[in-house]
Amino acid sequence: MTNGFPSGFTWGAATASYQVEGAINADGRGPSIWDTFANTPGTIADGSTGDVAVDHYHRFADDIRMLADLGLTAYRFSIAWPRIMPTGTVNQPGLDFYRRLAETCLANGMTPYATLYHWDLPQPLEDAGGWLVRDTAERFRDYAAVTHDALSDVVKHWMTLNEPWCSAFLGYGSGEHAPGRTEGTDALKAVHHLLLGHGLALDAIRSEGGSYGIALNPAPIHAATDSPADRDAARRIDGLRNRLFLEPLLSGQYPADVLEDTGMSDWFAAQEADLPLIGAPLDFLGVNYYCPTTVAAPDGPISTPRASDQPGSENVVAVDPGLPKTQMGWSVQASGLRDILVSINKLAPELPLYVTENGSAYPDVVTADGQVEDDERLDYLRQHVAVCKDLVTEGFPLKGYFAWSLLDNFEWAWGYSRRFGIVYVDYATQQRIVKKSGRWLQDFVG
Ligand code: NCW
Repeated sequence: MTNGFPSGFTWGAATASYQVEGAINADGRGPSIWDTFANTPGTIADGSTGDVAVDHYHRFADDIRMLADLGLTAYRFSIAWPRIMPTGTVNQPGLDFYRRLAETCLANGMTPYATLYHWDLPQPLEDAGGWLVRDTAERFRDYAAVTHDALSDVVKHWMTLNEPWCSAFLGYGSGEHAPGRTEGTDALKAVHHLLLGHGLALDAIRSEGGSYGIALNPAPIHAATDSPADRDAARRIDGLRNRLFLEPLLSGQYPADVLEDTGMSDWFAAQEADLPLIGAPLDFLGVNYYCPTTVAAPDGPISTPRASDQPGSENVVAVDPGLPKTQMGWSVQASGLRDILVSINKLAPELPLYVTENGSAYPDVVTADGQVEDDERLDYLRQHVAVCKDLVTEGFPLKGYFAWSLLDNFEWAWGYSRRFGIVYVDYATQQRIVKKSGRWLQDFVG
């Protein structure tokens, strides 16, 4: 192909249910932890909620047609658990919605990639303990099995979880995300129950003709200096961000140093029987990549944006590496995408990888003639796609790239104040405008 990618390479864009759907009371949907959290004063930067979001629930057919017009071949969306099993029993209209969505993808020549959990836990399950309790993993298996049974004729590509790091550490550690709990090292119990949920679900749904994986958000972690203290800081954060997920999934064991640092070795030892399920083979791994992270011990050269509140990282601070930043404050470094993919490939040389999310937030402006000239996002996209091209050319098992996001949307704790879309959304009118970055991608893949 003229763009240097093989013709079978998957080009897509991604969204997540609570961020785009709205229609929170439609067709029997129950409340999720994000409904509760967003309606709690002080949690969301602009005081907004996902009640309406970008109304994708009602506009999905137009949105999918637009995606197809962009020349992309795949749509990664997430299924809202509270639409399918709001209280533990199956809500057929919820399944019907995702069947319509998947069928619309297929009718437009788009391959659907479904994520079963992109953070919207049914509130009743949180009330029963959320991801801190083992039962939630078993309920996730039940929901996954029902959903897969109902949709596996139209959806062949499945991801169990999206970024369990965020669910555990932002949801139960720092409290920046729903359910907003600050439980210290108990957040590691959430990590285990999420991974167990993944393993139980995979075991329940894996079948001939399907392809099954999980999407993580690993990142290269750099020490600010070569000092032993800074290098130890990098080891800790690499442990919590990367190895705590990659090692049980790909090698069937937890990293001992992370469990020791956090004082959780005994608790994890008691869960050892779960490891074969968690480490069962994957058909692919999804990598969501945005930026690298540089860390130091606290007496290093500190200038910290959002020092993460992760347990075990008390002696670690984030350091500004002086790279250009997006509006999220996230450093732009496309070579970090290569670094993280290569390091995962070393752990699992045969495993097919996808970039399941990659993108950037910048403040967009609609010009007088109705255009969005998002040159910075276009540059970000171009640089990261170039890294993918190099890897594919070298024979690396990278199978696809999904831009985050198809649409501007509800950016979690940032509300509508951060835009990641390759398509602009006017939130007052729900009008969509393909941004210059979206046009660039269209030209590139076309
Ligand atoms: S917040 C986040 N995101 C964004 C979100 O819109 C999407 O749903 C997620 O899958 C864009 O992609 C993901 N990820 C959280 C990354 C947090 C990294 C913070 C590091 C602090 C040390």
